[in-house]
Parts: sequence; structure tokens; C-alpha cells
Amino acid sequence: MANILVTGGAGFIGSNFVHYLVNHTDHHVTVLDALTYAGNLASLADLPENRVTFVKGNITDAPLVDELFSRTDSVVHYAAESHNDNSLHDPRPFLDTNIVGTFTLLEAARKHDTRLHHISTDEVYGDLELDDPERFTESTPYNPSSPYSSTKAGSDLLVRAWVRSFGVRATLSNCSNNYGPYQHVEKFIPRQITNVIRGIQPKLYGAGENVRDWIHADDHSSAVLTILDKGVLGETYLIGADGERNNKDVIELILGLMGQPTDAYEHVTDRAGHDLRYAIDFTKLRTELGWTPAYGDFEAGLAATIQWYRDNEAWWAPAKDGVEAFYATKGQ
Ligand code: NAD
Ligand code: TDX
Repeated sequence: MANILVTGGAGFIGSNFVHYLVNHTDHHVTVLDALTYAGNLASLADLPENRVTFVKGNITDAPLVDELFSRTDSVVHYAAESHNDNSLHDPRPFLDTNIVGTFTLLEAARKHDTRLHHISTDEVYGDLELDDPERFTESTPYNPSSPYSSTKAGSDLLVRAWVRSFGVRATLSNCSNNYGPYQHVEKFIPRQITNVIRGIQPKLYGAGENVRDWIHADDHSSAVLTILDKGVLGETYLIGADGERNNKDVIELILGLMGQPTDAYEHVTDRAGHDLRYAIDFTKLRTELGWTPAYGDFEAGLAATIQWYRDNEAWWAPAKDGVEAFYATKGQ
């Protein structure tokens, strides 16, 4: 049994990881989360109190971070400002949390010699052409497009520098687009599901040819736990599940699964600087650490996710009107 600190554990992927740890290990989990608009304590409500301790706080709060690191074995760092559209509207919080927050954790890891796993995104690599036969690998050059992805790229580079310069015991992973329960309604898939439930037309940015490489959040969690247990210090691992789909296909799939005509959506203003395609080659994780995804069937995973949003309207309803009002100001 170990004490694991999970930053951002009240967010989408972090809360799925906390559930995963409780269900698949005997570790004790401490969650450090500022409960920004994206954090929701209800995402942890059904977990046993003797396994999970919640601390409300900011990852830029150095004394708090120092105190927590002094009594933890490992840290998994999810906390971030995570939404590209918000980063185009107001980049500042992305620099504070993603850059300064990660720096604050690295300094504490250095002081306490704490094992750290840093969670990042495939967006640090920029985007691919639709017909490019290559996918991202661990050696693809960094080329981020948005304020969000550039701050995530910056945080990755800080981690690598602290490994090399100070011997911090860290690993990194860059994952593709996640879907599953507890994802905020600002994001593509939950926005469309909850639009259909509310009788609002789903909204497709531009022509919808943009491709995302979808992975279930549980598969992301199992990959992170594998890296935490078996990953080589200083190494980066790409996480994906061969889930490439364009946005138009995903919206049509959601409509079909929800019993609606598959053309019952509208095209809205495209995202500025919209990345065309992400695609992950996860050969290194598969061959070196023996990890494989469990959710092979995207349609089945999506159907289960739709059911989760149908069953948990109380979880997402408080955020829905505000999100739609924000998008409406941008013609989206
Ligand atoms: P999210 O926005 O749902 O959750 C972020 C969480 O971090 C929230 O609970 C929020 O309250 C907390 N947080 C934000 N700023 C904080 C701060 N300064 N101090 C403490 N807590 C703070 O994000 P997510 O989609 O779950 O993403 C989690 C991580 O995974 C991020 O690092 C993101 O870059 C990465 N990632 C996400 C995806 C994806 O598809 N969503 C894919 C690859 C990587
Ligand atoms: O209403 C919408 N309509 C639409 O067409 C929204 C909200 C999005 N989109 C498009 C934009 C993207 O091509 O859908 C795609 C997915 O959009 P998001 O859910 O905003 O995700 P993305 O920008 O791809 O980034 C996500 O994956 C990588 C996460 O939000 C990041 O945190 C992660 O790093």
C-alpha cells in the first residue's frame, strides 16, 4: 500500500483515475484540487472515506504543496486548465496553472525526492494532415498550436529539465482525446449528448473533418497506473487506443445512438487555429510495458457514456446553461 497524491482529482480524467485506484489497488489516495469551474466534488462522492482524502487547494500554493509532498510516496499530476476554447478567450489561467503550477510541484518533488508522473496531451505535437500515414511518436517534435497546448508543452519541458538537471524521479505521458463519465459539458462529446437530452441541436465546428483519436478514460487510467508501476524514470510514453474518428462521424454516431436523425445538427463558427488531426502510435507503451487498451469498441463505449449522462443529469445540469451562453457569444 502506498500514499498517492492526485492533483486535479476532482476533474474529468483525474476523478476517473481516483475511481480506478480505489477499485484496482489498495493505495490510499489524497486529492489536491482547487475546485475551479471544472472541478466537481460530486465526481468523488461515492468513494469510501477511508481510501480517499480530499484537500481543496491550488497547485501554485508552494507551502501547501510542500506539506503534502512531505507525506506522499507518489504524485500523479492531472491538474490543469484543459479547454482549448477557454484558452483562446483568456489564456492567463493556463500559464498560472499549467506552467507555474507544474513548476511548484517539481520544486517539491526535488526537495522531497518524490516520484512524480506528469499527465500531458498529444496536442503538444501540433497536428497532422488527414492523409499523413505517420502518427505521433515519442520522438515527434513539439509544435503546439493553442495557448492551452503551448502551456502543456511548456510544462512537459519543465519536467524533462528537472529530471535532467536535478535528478527528479519523473515519468511523462501524452494521451489522445478521452471520453467517458464525469467529463465537463464544455467538451465535444458531453456537449452534444446533453444538447440532445435538452432538445438543443448539436454543434459541429466548421465542416467537421477534424480527426480526434478517442480513448476511454478507464484505458487512460490503466495506462497511467502501468507507467507508475513499471515506467522507466525520465521516459515519455504516448497513450492511445487506435480510435481515430472525424467530428462529423462522432456527432452522427451520437445522434443515431440517441434515436435522432443523423443530420439533426448544425455547423457553427470554427475554432481559431483548429488542429486538423491527432493520431497516436502507442507501440512503446505496448511493447516495453505490455499495456493494451480494454475498450476496443468505440460505439459501445460511447453508448455507455450516453447512458451515464442520461442517468446523471444532476451532475451536469448546473453547468449546462452557462456553457451554452458562453458558446453563444462566439457563434458556437
Ligand atoms: P478537467 O478540466 O476536467 O479537470 C481539471 C481539474 O484540475 C479540475 O478538477 C480543476 O478543479 C483542477 N485544477 C485546475 N486548476 C487547478 C489548480 N491551479 N490547482 C489545483 N487544481 C486545479 O481536465 P481533464 O480533461 O480531466 O484533464 C486532466 C489532465 O489530462 C490535464 O492535464 C490535461 O492536459 C490532460 N489530458 C486531457 C485529455 C482530455 O481528453 N481531456 C487528453 C490528454 C491529456
Ligand atoms: O461543440 C463543439 N463542437 C465541435 O465540433 C466542441 C466543444 C468541439 N468541437 C470539436 C473541436 C475538436 O476538433 O470537437 C473536437 C474535440 O473538441 P474538445 O472536446 O474541445 O477537445 P480538443 O480540443 O480536441 O482537446 C481535448 O483533447 C486533448 C481536451 O479538451 C484536451 O484537454 C486534451 O489535451
